[in-house]
Amino acid sequence: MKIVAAEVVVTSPGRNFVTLKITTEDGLIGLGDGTLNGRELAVASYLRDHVVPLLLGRDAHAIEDTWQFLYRSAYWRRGPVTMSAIAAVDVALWDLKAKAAGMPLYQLLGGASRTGILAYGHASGRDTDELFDSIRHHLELGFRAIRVQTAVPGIDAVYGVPTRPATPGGRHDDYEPAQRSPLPAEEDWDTTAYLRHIPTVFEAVRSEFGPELPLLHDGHHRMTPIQAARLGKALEPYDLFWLEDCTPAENQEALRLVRQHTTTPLAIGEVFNSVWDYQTLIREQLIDYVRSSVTHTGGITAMRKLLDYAALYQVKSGIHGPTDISPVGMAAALHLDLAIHNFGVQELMPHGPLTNEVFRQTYTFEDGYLHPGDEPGLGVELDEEAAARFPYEPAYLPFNRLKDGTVHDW
Ligand code: CS2
Ligand code: MG
Repeated sequence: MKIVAAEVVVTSPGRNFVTLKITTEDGLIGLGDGTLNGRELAVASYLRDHVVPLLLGRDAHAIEDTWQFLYRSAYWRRGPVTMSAIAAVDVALWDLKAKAAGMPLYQLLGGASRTGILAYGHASGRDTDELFDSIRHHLELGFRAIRVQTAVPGIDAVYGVPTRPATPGGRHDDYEPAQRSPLPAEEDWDTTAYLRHIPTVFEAVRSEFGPELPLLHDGHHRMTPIQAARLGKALEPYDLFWLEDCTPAENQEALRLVRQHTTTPLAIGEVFNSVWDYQTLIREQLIDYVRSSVTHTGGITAMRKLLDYAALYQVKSGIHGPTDISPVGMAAALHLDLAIHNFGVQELMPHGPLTNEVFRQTYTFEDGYLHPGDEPGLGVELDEEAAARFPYEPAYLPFNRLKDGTVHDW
């Protein structure tokens, strides 16, 4: 199944996406997601200028060999740009192999290990009323697990809480982190105000919605290890499903201190790009959920190995699924979610109508559960005419400064 063409499609229906389209001599098309929020063109160039020439003429069936070739022959390994580019190729090849086999990808990955994929949705509010309204709205949509993010008194803009709806006329909780602008927006941050406020929010949510609803929270990399330990402990009475990215984990050992002080389950890894970023975290049982995305961690081939390693330590998946993972990357995650044994939960931040015009997907969300569908391959098609209507627009994620002007993790 010789590769005869490989094209990089950059489009911006509501937000920027990078998609690799591989075509074989039999006319089969495989799609892969290479979207890296705020650095999209870096991956597009890595693919277009360095990888595409290497793919032409290769056997599309040789997925492992192609993965190893792209990873080792580059000499320069790992990192978000490289691993997103490799992921785009890898997922497109798995899409092709499953289409050639005439089966949905999850069947090729070992078949379904469950009937549906538990998803969590994003509730947010600038105050308790808005937050409760957002939680009720997500329960009405069918979500059975809810992530809770709120504004913090004394801080102007906080991750996960829109200062205004992402789409004009949208709901107050309609959030898109990347903003179309020539420069990144500056936001403010104060960890002590946050640490004082968040436990009171979960107290209010539990008393309003009861003890059973699975609740998640994203610390978004902003605390020191001891601050993360303090928050984890303060949240124990509210029995969270997980506390995510409680501290930047470049120094994996930092989580030892957090683990010493709290039993609140910990999820980490959406900014990680390889199993090596997790080695100590998993081996020492310092986390409970792997948050990587297929798109930023070298594709299905690499993610399966990472999750197999995690399974040895009873660490489960919690695959990253925000809007900056395209429907192609989302579909890849869902096929993996359905097949693996150590599944935990899947993030679902629904894409907007413009995105769904360009990417026609067959995955479904019903009664709280996702399913990748049973079309051959990934089950996603790219409408290139529609894509051409939405040219790339510069966009950046915000950054943080503390009161004294120090740059801080966003
Ligand atoms: C977040 C993301 O969904 C999450 O858990 O951490 O929304 C994250 O901010 C974006 O993916 C950044 O591009
Ligand atoms: Mg996160």
